[in-house]
Amino acid sequence: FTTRPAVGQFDYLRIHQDNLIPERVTPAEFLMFKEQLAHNPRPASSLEIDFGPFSREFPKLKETRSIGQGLLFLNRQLASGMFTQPQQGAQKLLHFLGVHTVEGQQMMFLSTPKDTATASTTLRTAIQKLESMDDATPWAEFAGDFAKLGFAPGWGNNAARVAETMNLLMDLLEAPSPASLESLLARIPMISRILIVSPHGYFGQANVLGLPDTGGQVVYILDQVRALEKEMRERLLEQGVNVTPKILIGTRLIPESAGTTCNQRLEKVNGCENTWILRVPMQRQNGEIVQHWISRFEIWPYLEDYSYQLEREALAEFRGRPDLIIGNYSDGNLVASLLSQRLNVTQCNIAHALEKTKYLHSDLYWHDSDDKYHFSCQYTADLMAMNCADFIITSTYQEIAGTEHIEGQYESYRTFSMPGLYRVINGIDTFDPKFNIVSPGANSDVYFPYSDEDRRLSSLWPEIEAMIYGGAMPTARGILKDKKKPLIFTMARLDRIKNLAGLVEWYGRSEELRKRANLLVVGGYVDVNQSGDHEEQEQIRQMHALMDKYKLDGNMRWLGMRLDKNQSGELYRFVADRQSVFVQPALFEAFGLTIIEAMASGLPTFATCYGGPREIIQHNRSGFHINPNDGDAAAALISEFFDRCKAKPDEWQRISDGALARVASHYTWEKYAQRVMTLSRIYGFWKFVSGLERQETARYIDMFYHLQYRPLAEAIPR
Ligand code: UDP
Ligand code: LCN
Repeated sequence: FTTRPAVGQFDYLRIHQDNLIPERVTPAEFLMFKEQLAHNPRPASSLEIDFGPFSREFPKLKETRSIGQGLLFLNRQLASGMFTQPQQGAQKLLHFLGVHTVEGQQMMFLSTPKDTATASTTLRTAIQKLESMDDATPWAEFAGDFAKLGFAPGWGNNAARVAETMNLLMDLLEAPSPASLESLLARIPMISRILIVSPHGYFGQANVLGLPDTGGQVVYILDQVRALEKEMRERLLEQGVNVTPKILIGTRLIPESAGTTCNQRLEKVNGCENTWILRVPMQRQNGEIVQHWISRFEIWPYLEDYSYQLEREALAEFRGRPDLIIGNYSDGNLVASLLSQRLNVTQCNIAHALEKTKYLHSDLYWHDSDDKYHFSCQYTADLMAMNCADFIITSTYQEIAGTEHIEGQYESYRTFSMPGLYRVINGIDTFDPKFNIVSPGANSDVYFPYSDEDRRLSSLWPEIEAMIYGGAMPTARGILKDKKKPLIFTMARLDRIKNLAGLVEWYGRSEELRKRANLLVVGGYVDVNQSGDHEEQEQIRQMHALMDKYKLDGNMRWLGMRLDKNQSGELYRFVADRQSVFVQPALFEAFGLTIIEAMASGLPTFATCYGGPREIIQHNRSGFHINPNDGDAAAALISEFFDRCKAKPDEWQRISDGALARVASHYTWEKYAQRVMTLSRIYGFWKFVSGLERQETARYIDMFYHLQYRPLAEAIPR
């Protein structure tokens, strides 16, 4: 048995049949037994992977409620450690300030002050000078004078701000504390060039959403870069640094780009001043460029070469190294790991979704599906990237550590086995301070409440009306006969885990539901010949079969088309106008941007209880949880809601208001950007002043990469 008495706690036990006395066993013994059950006879011997010993000396969180607040903890721990010997601690800080540059420009001190006393004296002189100036005096007016004292830019854009920053440093040198260190570091200009890595799928700004492997990650990154660029620009300006920040999104160039812009090398991101999509092609072994889209499950053998190409092109575009590399999803995180190791740049990972918890027992029975999914490669890449990252951003708590009853996505990498390949004793520790929860938002320019009449895009209504209620068209199936009924709306990529076919089945089976509402599905293609992805083709066939089986052509409309952002934003509101609902029936959803989009539009939402939605929605307050494995119960819950709305006119409004309030308080990009920039500065600082990069782990990871990952990747056709 394995028991999990609380989040993040595990016991491994054996119970003897005769006397029923439980006895503790080691994780390795437990895994061996599991292997034996799954594969009889058990593979003779197995490599054991254990990252545990490397971090034995390293501070770890203790309380389960603190999981995901790594920054707070790390800063406290390291700051108190650093200042137990105040002189040495202060000297490290001064050294950091004395060698710190942004785009090659020296910041803060022109050179490291000789010692704390010298630094304090110079600061005191500067502060005295500042006191005699008008608060608003711009830095440029006294920069020359201050250079003679040894100061470089970075302290502030005017006399008042420079004085504040200098006072913060004085306080810190006199009476160090974690809080004052955090306040000072939050001001120091450190980041002006960010490389974001997201190789798979079709990464573009139009016509891509809903294509295979192309969903929330693209939306997330495009909204993220706008927020990050703005935040960086404002912070640099405030600190008086004359540098234009730059962000590059490194993705894949796809020559056969299926009507998208994915065949262009460089594309400027709309709404940004200096953020670009940089596309680099993937190559076969002989150097030939791959022309077509590659599934994210098949991408592994291309990534190492790709990392070198991206490195070369990104360095040329930046004219130097980035200050931060953010990886996305398993493939992007692997490339980010290779790049940050080579370039010695702070690395941040964002998983978006870890496949291991989506595909139940896909580790233990990896052999059965490896031809199709190559999970052996993906989980190896995941392990490497998690352990390489300086910090990891997650969208929810459950992504790290789950709930009382459900295992977390990262937690599932702690102890597991892929029989015949290796067994993992300690893959990742959910108590590691590298984890930080920073939830994404819904773009408030696109997704706003249906009641916000002045902002509504009424010019799109005829088009949306025709899409939903119109007659036959090549990209749709089904015609809604009774236009007065409310809608049950769903929208997702047509992949198996999204379970759109599941929802169609529940709807088909439930007479109650069919009586009360029409079903509107947006996803995939109606014509199977248009799809180039096996899983999508399978789902398309299943959707047609279900529509035939339950004769749904009069009360269901399936739209197999790509909507642009404005259309989809207005579509949610159009649906909300009709006192309807949004349903997200996924078997597992890592986070679920459609859920916060629907909620931000004021649409009552029913979403899977597995994954992020469990945390996003408070059941019966800001929406409802449904169990995707119990379709009849889900259908009944939705039916009952429609009944309650009929009986109590303010029931729909109650949930709609709850949804709006929840998104406004928890899911906004402004908060996201501030937090990510603070994390980047503070982890970057600690990486510089302490041995955070853990040399020993780096060597172990390097071996793991070469001896485990590479052969697995090379075995996949390229
Ligand atoms: N989306 C879309 N059209 C589609 C399917 C999805 O515009 O046919 C958008 C949707 O609005 C959301 C994103 O793609 O912004 C999907 O993100 P989510 O996190 O829900 O799921 P993912 O696809 O990332 O698993
Ligand atoms: C990937 C997923 O599967 C979704 O659950 C997330 O919302 C999306 O990425 C953005 O992080």
